[in-house]
Amino acid sequence: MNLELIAKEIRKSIVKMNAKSYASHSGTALSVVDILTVLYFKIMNIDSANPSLKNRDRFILSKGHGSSALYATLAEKDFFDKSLLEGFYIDGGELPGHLDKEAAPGVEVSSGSLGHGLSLGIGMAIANKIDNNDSNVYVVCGDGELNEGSVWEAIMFAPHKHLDNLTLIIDYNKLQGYGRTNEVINLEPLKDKLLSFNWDVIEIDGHNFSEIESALLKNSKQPKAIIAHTIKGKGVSYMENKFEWHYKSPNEEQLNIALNELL
Ligand SMILES: Cc1ncc(C[n+]2csc(CCOP(=O)(O)OP(=O)(O)O)c2C)c(N)n1
Repeated sequence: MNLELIAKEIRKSIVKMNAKSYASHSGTALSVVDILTVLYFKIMNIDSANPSLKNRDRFILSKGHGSSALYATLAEKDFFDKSLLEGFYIDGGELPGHLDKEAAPGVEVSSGSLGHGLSLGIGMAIANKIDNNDSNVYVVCGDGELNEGSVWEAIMFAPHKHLDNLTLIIDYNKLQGYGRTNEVINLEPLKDKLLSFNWDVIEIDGHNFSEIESALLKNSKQPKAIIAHTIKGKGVSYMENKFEWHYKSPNEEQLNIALNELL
C-alpha cells in the first residue's frame, strides 16, 4: 500500500471539492491529510462495508471545518462513491460544509463548533471500557481549537479516568482563523502542559508517515497526546503556511496548478 499516493488522491479530491463549491478551509483540510491516511489505511479497525461494526475504532475530526479532508478520506477508503463529493458545500448538495454524521457513512460525529470533539471521544472511550470493548478512539483537534476552555476540561478529565484507549492528535499547523497561534493565544510550552496533566506525550512531524504510525502504535497506560507539527495547506505550494488559505478557495487556474503539483 502506497500511503503517499493515497494522500495525493485525497488532496486532489479536497482541492477539487473546495474549488467547485467556492468553499473556505482548503489549508485546514490539507494540513491533516497524512494523519488521516495513516489512521484509515494502516491503523484503525474499520470496515467500509459495515460502517456500524460493533467493535470498530472511532475517529472524530473535532476541527470539523476541515470536513473536506474526512469526506475525501472516507471516499478513498470506499465508504461511499466519490461522486458524493460533488455535492460538497453547495445548495442542495448531500455533504454539508461542516461535518454531518447523517450525511455520509463513516462520519462518527457532527462537528464544526470547536471544542467538543475530545469530550465526545472521552465518552466513547469510557463506554468502551464499560462494555469490555478493546477498540480505540482517536480525536484530532486543531491548535487554534485549543483556545477553547472546554478542551482543557477534557484534557484534565481523560487521565483521571486512565483512558489508555484514547488518543488525541493535535494538528499543530501554527495558524488559525485570526492569525498565528502563538500571537492569538500562545500554547507553549504545549508538551510540558500536557505532561503536567498526566498525558503520555509524543511529538512528531505530522507529515512523516512512519513517525505518525509509530506514535499511534506506541503502547501507553495513560491517554496519549500526539503533538503533530504540520503545515497548513500542505502539498499545494502556494497555499503552504499562508494564512489566507484558511478562507480562500482555488479559482480554475489555481486548481490546475494544485492538481499538477499533486500528480
Ligand atoms: C466554537 C467555535 N468558535 C469559533 C469558530 C470559528 N472558527 C472556525 S475555524 C477557526 C479557527 C480554527 O483554527 P485551528 O483549530 O488551528 O484549525 P486549522 O484551520 O488551523 O486547522 C475558528 C475560530 C468555530 N467554528 N467554533
